[in-house]
Amino acid sequence: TIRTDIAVVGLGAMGSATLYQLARRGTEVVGVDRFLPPHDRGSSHGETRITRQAVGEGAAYVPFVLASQRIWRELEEASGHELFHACGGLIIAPRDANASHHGKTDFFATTMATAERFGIAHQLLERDEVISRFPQFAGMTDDQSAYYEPGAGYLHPERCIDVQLGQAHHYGARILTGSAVQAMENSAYGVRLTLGDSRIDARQVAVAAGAWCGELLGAPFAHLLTVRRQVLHWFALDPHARFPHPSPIHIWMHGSGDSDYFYGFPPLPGALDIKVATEQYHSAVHADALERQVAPHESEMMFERHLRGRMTGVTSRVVDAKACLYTVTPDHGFILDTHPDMPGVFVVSACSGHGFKHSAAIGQAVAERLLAQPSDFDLSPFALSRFRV
Ligand code: PYC
Repeated sequence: TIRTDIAVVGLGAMGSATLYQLARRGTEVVGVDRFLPPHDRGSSHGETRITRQAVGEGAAYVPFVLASQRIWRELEEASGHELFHACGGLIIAPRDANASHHGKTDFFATTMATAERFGIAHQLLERDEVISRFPQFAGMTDDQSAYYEPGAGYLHPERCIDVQLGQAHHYGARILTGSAVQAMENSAYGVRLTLGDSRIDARQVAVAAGAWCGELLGAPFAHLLTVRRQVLHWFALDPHARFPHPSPIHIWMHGSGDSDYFYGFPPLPGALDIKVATEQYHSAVHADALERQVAPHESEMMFERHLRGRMTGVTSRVVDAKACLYTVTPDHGFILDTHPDMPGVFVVSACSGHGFKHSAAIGQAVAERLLAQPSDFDLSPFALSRFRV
């Protein structure tokens, strides 16, 4: 049996950040993951994640993304690795629609309002301006507008995790990989975790187990959280493609239907392809039963429904495709709260598919909460009680 002040279960985006922030504060902490992070079994793989400052999901998230961008820069200094590439971001949406894609109600209008409220640098661009700056978006139509944010860009998720785990280890955290937590219960010490034939007794536990949260946390999480398979696609560029440097990440809402939406990244330095994806919320999976193989027709459909006629310079030749998982709450917001039946357990996911950009600061906020330290972060918008469970 290992005894520790705090254990962190799950070492993806949220868990690695929490482990690092606890360890650098001198806390005795043990991190556990069922695989070998950074890995491709959960929600934090696939080369890139979007970061944007005027968060269209709502103002409550903005302090987290802004602080995260500062933390990534500190971690770049400490590690010598690029984590955050500020190539800018473009959001294209129908001008007059309150486009309401799953989890993105009034996304464009909220992005604009949030940028104004927080003084985030941005421009509103019409079609001709977009195309003259970024000809790859040639399929933008006259009835669409674009929000351009120079401080947006992409993160390298695997590297972010790796660097935070390396830093956590440097500050004395113990990291157990290939160890799945089978049971979690209140104990005289605080919380007992059972892993095969070993145990961890911790005063407190931060659970950042993503798609495995429902199973581990039990009621009410097991019925609140839904795990959704998502697919990331990499398509080859035309040899004559014109992607100016830097080119922005993009989010493109091209209709008013729930799935008339896709997002993507510019080619990574030296790469001759781009990564794009849409989102689906109609079929649920269990984390252990995920179909990891992506069928050719899935990429064909992605190209036909979203790319053809919209993005120039991108061919339908599939270079790669990967499945990944979202763990989604009923309102597509986060849950960052104490477990109602286990006072020593703090829940640090699910993040409903838009968490990575906030993860570095969520790690800080959770560390401050568990250590009862003063904090600038407000976790109340992410309380479990909003679901009346
Ligand atoms: O947060 O921008 C985002 C995002 C796009 C796709 C998934 N999350």
